[in-house]
Amino acid sequence: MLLTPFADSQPLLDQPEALRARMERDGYLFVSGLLPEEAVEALYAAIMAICREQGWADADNLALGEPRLEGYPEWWAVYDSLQRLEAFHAFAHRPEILRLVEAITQEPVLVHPRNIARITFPGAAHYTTPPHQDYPLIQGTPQTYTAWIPLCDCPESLGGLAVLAGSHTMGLLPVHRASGPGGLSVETERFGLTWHGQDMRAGDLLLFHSHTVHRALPNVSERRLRVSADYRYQGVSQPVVEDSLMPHYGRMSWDEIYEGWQQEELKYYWKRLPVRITARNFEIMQPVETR
Ligand SMILES: O=C(O)CCC(=O)C(=O)O
Repeated sequence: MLLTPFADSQPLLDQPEALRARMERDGYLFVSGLLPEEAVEALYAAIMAICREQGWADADNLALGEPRLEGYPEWWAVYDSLQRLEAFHAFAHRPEILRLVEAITQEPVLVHPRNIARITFPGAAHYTTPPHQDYPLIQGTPQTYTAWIPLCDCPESLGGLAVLAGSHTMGLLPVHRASGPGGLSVETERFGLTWHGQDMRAGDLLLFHSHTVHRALPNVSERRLRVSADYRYQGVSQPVVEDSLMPHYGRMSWDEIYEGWQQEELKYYWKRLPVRITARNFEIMQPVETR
């Protein structure tokens, strides 16, 4: 796929106005090297330890066996353990990310506790995340921002994330049923916009608006797993839907997830904030084929 390299906002980190202007123009901010590599590596190592335990990867972290697909029965052996990882949830609160998001929201940030990790096997191109906007899935306020973080070096061949620059200005697009995580896609050809994307490194971060169309690239590597996190943020005064405050996939309660955690302040932190709950609109999640 032909990609234009991201505009790197690293030089703008101390210029909140310029960051806001760029987010307004492009619908995304890419910041190279925002996160300390050691912290990213430690989280990657913890996730890969679970993958090895469950026979998804060998001692060199190379994929073993048939591709496991998100949401399928064989997925949970790893994903449930990953959701219990304190380090995975703690990472969403890193000061480097909060500072960046706060420059955009201009108010204290609500970190959605529904944190998501992706482990993408090679040989499963048909199940690559299709082009979509996050808003129908996340809702609450359109001013919700997704931080997509590769937890290992992620060359294009490993299937990073690409964004359709400027697509946040097109408003909310009708959704179609599609294969891959999220299960919904949008059509964008008629807008004549450009896909931005490139090789990414562990420590880079891509932040985008909930109306920005984005897609994963297929993992066409020999045997490498593409491991990433996606976390979501909004201004604390903005409305949020209740399920954004629940564990991803809702297979366990927070109490089950919190077992053995060290940091009390990470537990139920949103209950100490003045969050404003709003209802989910199921209509905008309906694929046009079934409307
Ligand atoms: O990593 C992926 O494949 C999907 C990520 C995504 O769609 C998101 O972060 O909203």
